[in-house]
Amino acid sequence: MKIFVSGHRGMVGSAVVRALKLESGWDVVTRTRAELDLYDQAAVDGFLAVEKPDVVLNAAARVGGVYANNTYPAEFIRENLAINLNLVHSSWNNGVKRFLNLGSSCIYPRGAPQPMKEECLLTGTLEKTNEAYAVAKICGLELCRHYRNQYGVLFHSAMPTNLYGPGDNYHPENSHVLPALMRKFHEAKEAGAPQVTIWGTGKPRREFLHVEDLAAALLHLLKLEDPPDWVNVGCGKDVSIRELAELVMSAVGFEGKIVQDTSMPDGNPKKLMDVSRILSTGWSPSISLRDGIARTYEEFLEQLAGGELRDSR
Ligand code: GFB
Repeated sequence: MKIFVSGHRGMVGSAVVRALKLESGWDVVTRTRAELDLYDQAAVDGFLAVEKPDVVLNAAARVGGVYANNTYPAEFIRENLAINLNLVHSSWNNGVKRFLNLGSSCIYPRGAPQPMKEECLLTGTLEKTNEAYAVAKICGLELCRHYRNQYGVLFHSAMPTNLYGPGDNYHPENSHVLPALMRKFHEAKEAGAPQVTIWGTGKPRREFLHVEDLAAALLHLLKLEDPPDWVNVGCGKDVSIRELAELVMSAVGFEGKIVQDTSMPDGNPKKLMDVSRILSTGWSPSISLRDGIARTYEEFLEQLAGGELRDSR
């Protein structure tokens, strides 16, 4: 089966490619940004017409943490809308049999009943700090749903919770919280600094999934004959940001104080997903947060030593 994985250099795409290569029967096709411009509909169409993959898994997206989402909303909406529209439409146009798209837990309404069920999509107002990204991602889900309904193609989506793992972005401002804290605690330990500043009140609660668990879930979803239009993928447990900071601090071995900068945004107060639907199909996560953080710190140290730490805007 020929599969095109877009965004294969990102954290999710690279984990998916590693997982596909461990299974037999997949012919994996990838393209770098220089080789294929996903913002260009004609280029995407021409590429799919030549390659003719059976399956497209879209792991390409502009992503970032609360600060990046809030600071560059025009880029988050435009780039994600373009990627989703071009890939979905050209896949349909070129006879792709199956399309697996990625949503995100942050596209559910702020204040949705917790844990959030799949049905709560589009039932309320979005979290302001990531509204632009959420609108673009919702369009991706809706494109798949409507193409599936009208044209009978198997286009569907997974809704991952907050992710972390190898290949994450460690940019000081634009990254997500887990890599940001890992870098801050590591640098403070190296410098012998007395304290580390974390953003916000520390009270928001987040659910974290190791990206290898997500990759296993995506391969599992690709094998379901009649998958739901979208399905939550998480571990079903959350921690406060303060608790996360303490876990990362202990994995890194920093022994100073944590102080909080409440001038920085908290974002959504809580986003825990209801994962009963995917559990009922036979997938479950296997990497605990504590083990996942320990593994990620080892990989962080290796990448740092090799000058390979991802640190992009
Ligand atoms: O991971 P994060 O940036 O994004 O932040 P979201 C989660 C929480 O961690 C927020 C706090 O309450 C932050 O205030 N935090 C504490 C920090 N210290 C830091 C720090 O040093 N860096 C960062 N980044 N946060 C994103 C969405 O929301 O989640 C995206 O904006 C996406 O669209 C992603 O969906 C999964 O979880 O708030």
